[in-house]
Amino acid sequence: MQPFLILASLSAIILCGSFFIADGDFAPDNCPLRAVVVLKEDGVGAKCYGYVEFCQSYQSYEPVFMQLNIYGLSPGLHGMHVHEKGDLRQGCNSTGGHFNPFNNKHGDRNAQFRHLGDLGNIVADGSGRAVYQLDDRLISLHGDYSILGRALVIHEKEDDLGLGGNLESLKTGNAGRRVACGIIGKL
Ligand SMILES: [Cu+2]
Ligand SMILES: [Zn+2]
Repeated sequence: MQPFLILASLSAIILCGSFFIADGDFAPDNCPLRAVVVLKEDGVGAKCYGYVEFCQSYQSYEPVFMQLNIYGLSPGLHGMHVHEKGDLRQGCNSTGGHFNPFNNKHGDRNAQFRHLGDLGNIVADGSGRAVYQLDDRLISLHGDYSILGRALVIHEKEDDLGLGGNLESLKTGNAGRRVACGIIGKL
């Protein structure tokens, strides 16, 4: 093995802690806290489906790792958020707004201020698939602000991340209709 590769592998191990095996593959069996959301399309055109797995340590300040397995999107960017309510009685529309217990404005996943549920955009490839890993430092699977029992929503359009220059941008990111959603359940 080349020295560079050894270094790269070592840093991957350090960065990813015990939740990923060395080559970066998601290893949910190693997670003390796990959750899954099964996404179902909401009859607004896109035949979006799939699931997202979540994993986190028992400490609330540890990031949550996500494995996306989402299909049937239009190629490109789509807003993804945790919405407040795990209520699908009117489909994705009854899940409320973005989960926002601290009363912030809408923003990017990496923004200093954002709704707790703001996970930015996911990227669908030319075949409409978003199958990759993501992590977030703010959402949590336990504690007072847990996302368990709330909804994960995938949107029709790109989230403008609060930079759209209008009121709706600071509320929803102008991400358009809710093409798929599901309730985040504990594993
Ligand atoms: Cu949303
Ligand atoms: Zn938001």
